[in-house]
Amino acid sequence: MIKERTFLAIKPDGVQRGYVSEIIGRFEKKGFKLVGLKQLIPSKQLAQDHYGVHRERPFFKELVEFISSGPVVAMIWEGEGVILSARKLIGATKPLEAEPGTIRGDLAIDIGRNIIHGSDGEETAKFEINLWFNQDEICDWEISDYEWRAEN
Ligand code: D4T
Repeated sequence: MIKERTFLAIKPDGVQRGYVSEIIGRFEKKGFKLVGLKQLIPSKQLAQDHYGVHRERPFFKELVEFISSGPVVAMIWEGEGVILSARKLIGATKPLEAEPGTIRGDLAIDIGRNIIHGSDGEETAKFEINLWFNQDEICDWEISDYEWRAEN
């Protein structure tokens, strides 16, 4: 069975504002499985690699400085449809446009302080998981009550 996985990161603003448990709780409650979790202050190099697609954008330097300015909680979540579902739970990039009920819709107001990152597709998820995690940091485990979450 191919397991779908996504990379999520609580950015320094989310950590500083004390939203780690709130954010992890939302994905746990939804029913997804946490298979990777660590806290780190990303190096400038890691931040630049992570946001490489935005290299030419005017906000790139600020973005890299911000993401490497303090602790980030890096996570890998697993489950059917987790990539798209996580993006929905996170909400629109601009928090003022994010629907109430989403993480950004409930907890943020500014695009430069939108508290969480989530991979936007399958390829990006693979790239970001490999960028942020070593293979031995990923924990394969079975949820004992899985049959109560999904039929198959
Ligand atoms: P991330 O990548 O942080 O999950 O955000 P999104 O996937 O929702 O949005 P994105 O890649 O378009 O933007 C990456 C990151 O850059 C910040 N940003 C973005 C910014 O500061 N100013 C801007 O004008 C844009 C477009 C916010 C998220």
